[in-house]
Amino acid sequence: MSRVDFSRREFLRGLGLGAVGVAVGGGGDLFAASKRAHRPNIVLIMADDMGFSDIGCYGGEIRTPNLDKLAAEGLRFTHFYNTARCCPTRASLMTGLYPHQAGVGHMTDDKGLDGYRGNLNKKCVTIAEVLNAGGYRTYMSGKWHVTRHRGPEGPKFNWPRQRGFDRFYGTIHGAGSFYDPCSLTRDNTQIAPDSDDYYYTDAITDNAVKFVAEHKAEKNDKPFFMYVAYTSPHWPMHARAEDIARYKGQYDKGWDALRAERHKRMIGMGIVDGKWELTPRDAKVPAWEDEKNKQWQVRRMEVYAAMVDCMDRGIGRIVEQLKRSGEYENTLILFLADNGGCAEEYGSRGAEKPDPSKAVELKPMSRGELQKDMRPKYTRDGRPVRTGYGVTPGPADTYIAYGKGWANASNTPFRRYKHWVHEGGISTPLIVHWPKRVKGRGELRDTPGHLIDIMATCVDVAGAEYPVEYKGEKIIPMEGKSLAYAFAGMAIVREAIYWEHEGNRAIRWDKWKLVAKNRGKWELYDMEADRTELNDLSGKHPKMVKVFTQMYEKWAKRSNVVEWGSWKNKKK
Ligand SMILES: [Ca+2]
Repeated sequence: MSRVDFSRREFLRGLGLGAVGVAVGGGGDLFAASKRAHRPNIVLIMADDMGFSDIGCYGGEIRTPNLDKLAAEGLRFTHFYNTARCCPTRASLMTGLYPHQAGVGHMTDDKGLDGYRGNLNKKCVTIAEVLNAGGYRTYMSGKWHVTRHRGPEGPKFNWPRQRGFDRFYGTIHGAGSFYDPCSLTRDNTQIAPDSDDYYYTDAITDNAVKFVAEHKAEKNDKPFFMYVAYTSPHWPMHARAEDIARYKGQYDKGWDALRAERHKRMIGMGIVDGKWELTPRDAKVPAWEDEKNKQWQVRRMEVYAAMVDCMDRGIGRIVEQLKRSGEYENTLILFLADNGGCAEEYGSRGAEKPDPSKAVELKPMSRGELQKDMRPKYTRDGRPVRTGYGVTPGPADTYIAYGKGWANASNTPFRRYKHWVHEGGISTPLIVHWPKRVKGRGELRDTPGHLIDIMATCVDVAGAEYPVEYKGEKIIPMEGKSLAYAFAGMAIVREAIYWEHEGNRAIRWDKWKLVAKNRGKWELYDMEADRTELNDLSGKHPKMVKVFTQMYEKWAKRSNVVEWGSWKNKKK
């Protein structure tokens, strides 16, 4: 790829928008009218806690034919990055800023510092706010998770409807039962599941499909932006029995064989370079042959796969509706994950609770009663929800994670997980599909990119204006670069990409990555030679470490990042 910084004018010419499309700024009526005819719909789809190698078109054995088809007809980015965790990723994705700049440097708790308020601040705008102001209809179906106010009464100033979305169905909170999610909300009203057969992944799909269908039925002359934020395959491991059955036997081989198979396929596809060595199995994960409870472990991964499978079929239904509505050709579809595979052993350690030997009293909920707990104590029909080592996941009366061994496999061939900013925590698939404008078919793009680029891309392709001021507040300039250059096969020219989460920190500049675990020393890797981060070059290149560290410190200072935990010594 050339490293020339092409202008927007050159880019639009490359896409075939011609002379009328390139009149940027004060273009007048003729430009406005022709530009409007070209504006694409944008459908931004995100998975939750999904590893780099899980879906088929990135080397996984999980059956994802719909995502694979989008990839075959579009592009796959191989060096795309999130921010390693739910809340900061969503804050960054929505605003085009680094998470701390948007006020969500950690989760939804308020640490009394600008970068850690647990709420999107007023110095940022969401993609929905920008595109809404630019003449788009805006829809969201799925998980929000960028406010600390998740109760039914709010306050609601930072809920989707108040942050640029015309319609919203989904959850305000970040996790919950798939059969009875807490903080389930339609527009601004919290609701309970509307059927006995409720499953959140399907409900997210149903509502996304409905928004596209209604957009057509309303004969809307506006394009639309739709954000579909699935919670699949975040814990708890919940899936329908028939979906789990589709994976029966698939994982009997265990995580060691799975990692080796995926790695081989990824090399064959060009997703990873064969010269990057597969990382050793996590030291805390036993060799599969030594695992003591294989049957249970296999079941955990069968459910995980079923959750991804169900999401993929949902994406297929959204694509079908786009076709039915005649919107398919000029819709830019983007698919990514919010962080890498999750090694949290949530609900899966210790003795089973409640104690299965004791009689239980059924406590059914009334229809319409709101679920208040992230982890419900009871199913809606009154059975206690069970956690603990060995609990067979899948149904509504269980609440456990899939565990470290499988998370290690999800992030093949990389190190670490969700929370960390080594490649296993921050690497995500990014599929780009836009028949009308993206000409590459099944091609890969290796230029590094980050969540901050999604805002820039949306503003670019929608011809929208990123505001200097919004609702009387001065807005922080966006940090990202439009990926449209990469759509056309050009490299993205940028300074550097930065990360900080729970003291884990990194900087990527060109082929170099400086990365550290919380309280750990800086490690330096050459990502072209060693993306699996096995050969630390910090001792060999101390000057480079010094320069990158200075760049990191400068970024941290301007982006509201403070030393992890330092607020404990400060008065709020
Ligand atoms: Ca997540």
